[in-house]
Amino acid sequence: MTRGAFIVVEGVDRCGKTSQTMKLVESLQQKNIKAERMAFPDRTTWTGQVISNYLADKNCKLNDQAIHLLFTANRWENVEKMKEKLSSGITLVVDRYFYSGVAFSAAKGMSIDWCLQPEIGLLKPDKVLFLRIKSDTQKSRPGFGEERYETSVMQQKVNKIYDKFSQSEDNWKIIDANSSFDEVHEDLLNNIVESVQNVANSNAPFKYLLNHCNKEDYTKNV
Ligand code: NYM
Ligand code: MG
Repeated sequence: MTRGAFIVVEGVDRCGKTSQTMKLVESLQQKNIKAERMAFPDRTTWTGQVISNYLADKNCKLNDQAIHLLFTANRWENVEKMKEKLSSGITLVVDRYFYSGVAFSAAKGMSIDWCLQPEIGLLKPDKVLFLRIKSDTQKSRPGFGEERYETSVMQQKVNKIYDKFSQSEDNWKIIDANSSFDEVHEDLLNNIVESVQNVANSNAPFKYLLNHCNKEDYTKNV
């Protein structure tokens, strides 16, 4: 049996990742492709609960390095589960991954190299679909500003780092997320189906984030 594809959907807050990833799993299942959704941070685990409290309470004081490593630990504690699911042929549609970890911490001014180091060895996604929206669209979405990091300045910095990833990473693809939900959905779905077929046809083994070849500083001009 061939493994499932590991798909990540990235983008700034309120760009539609949550609703799209939920619908994508349904649409894939309708096409008889086994699929499950995951999200990072995974707020159900104990690290996830600390993270969730930190995000909800803007007065919560936690050192930047410490919270960065908690987000990373939250990914590491899910590695075995992800491998098991992928090995059993399930395609994982994951809402955010370490790219968000690096983008949000680097947007605070932390070093990109430092931020990436604890992520090395994690599974590397087969495809990262970057939902790119205009900042005006983002600000008009309900709920924007509720959690820590949901400020225009922070989100613009994060968006620039995603742009850098999309230029330098071979597995990234930009999706124009300013159009209607259904159009965006169709675009995402087509890309995922293509990835699932590529993984199946090539019998691809797991990929790991071994080291970062593109040593360019993503934080430049941020
Ligand atoms: N976030 C997310 C990080 O700062 N580091 C990470 O590693 C991850 C995965 O958490 N503003 C930030 C991005 C979001 C916030 O995510 C909560 P979500 O997808 O809104 O639950
Ligand atoms: Mg959010």
